Amino acid sequence: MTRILILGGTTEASQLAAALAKRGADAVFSYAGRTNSPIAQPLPTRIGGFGGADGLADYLTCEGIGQVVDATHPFAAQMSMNAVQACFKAGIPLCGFERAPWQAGPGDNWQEVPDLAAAMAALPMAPTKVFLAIGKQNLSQFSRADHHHYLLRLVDDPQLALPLSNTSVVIDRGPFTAPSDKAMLLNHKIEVIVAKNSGGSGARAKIDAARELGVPVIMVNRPKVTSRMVLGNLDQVLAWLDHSTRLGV
Ligand code: 3Y8
Ligand code: NAP
Repeated sequence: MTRILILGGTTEASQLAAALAKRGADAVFSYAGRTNSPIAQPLPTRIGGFGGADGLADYLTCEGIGQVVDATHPFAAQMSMNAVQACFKAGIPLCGFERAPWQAGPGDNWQEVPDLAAAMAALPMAPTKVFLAIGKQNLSQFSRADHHHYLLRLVDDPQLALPLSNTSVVIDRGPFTAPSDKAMLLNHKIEVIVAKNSGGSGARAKIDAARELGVPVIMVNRPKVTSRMVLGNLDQVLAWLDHSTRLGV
């Protein structure tokens, strides 16, 4: 039986972990260690970086990993690029498991931007109530637009001072629901949302609530990751795992 490594941290990774645990597969789940108490997984779990692409290549060899599924978030571009390099170097099959981006539909009021710097530039000039729904790691990119009031939703209570001075902080972890996100937008009188186009169901509640309330969304498109095979649903990934075991590719 081939040993599988799941690069996790998303709803899709948790789905795959549950399916492999049910099969009794020999698999390891990996978190970066970004949050204080990540959701427990039904597989042996490692937490922390590997030490770059070379560190990951060494890990794959030392741990006898035979297949890698990169089920990290579409914005976890560095991890994905490291996985491409490390699996090529170690000669181990790799597939990406990633949900499709959200598409604007009737009633959506989106302005699509290529990155967070463009998102900040797209904010109104006048002081505005902004739901900056990008987590914690990239908040400093908005410190030059400190005249706005920012609603922040973070997974853990921030230990260090935040790089923004006018903030309301909500500590919560997804997946979220449209009714509770609608109530939060109304409660904080939000006038615009900045969101990553994460796709999937866990983060889209705010997008559905924004449509219902007519709140405009500045939607940050995904970073480009080097070309690799990406599958979009659990059945495809399970079939790939079976197939690449048989062919050893
Ligand atoms: C550490 C693991 C599961 C996975 C659940 C998904 C859904 C809920 C929605 C908003 C957007 C945001 C953020 C978000 C969501 C899921 C998924 C998702 C967005 C956990 C988790 C880890 C992280 C890391 C965290 C980042 C942050 C991003 C908050 C666990 C809960 C904004 C992304 O405080 C920090 O440093 C947080 C860092 C990376 C983005 C950022 O740059 O700040 N996710 N989120 C993973 C690890 O250590 O490897 O703690 O249990 C996982 C989930 N968060 O199994 O059910 O699948 O995306 N996560 C975004 O999409 O915009 C919140 O508030 O509306
Ligand atoms: P990133 O910027 O792509 O990666 C930075 C470094 O973090 C990587 O080079 C690696 O360190 C380490 N790392 C990332 N994911 C890892 C994993 N699953 N296991 C072990 N090490 C990992 O990553 P990120 O955007 O900070 O995301 C970190 C984690 O949060 C990932 O699990 C991701 O799926 C999850 N997440 C991210 C977002 C988001 O918006 N970015 C949203 C939801 C969930 P080394 O170089 O030392 O190996």
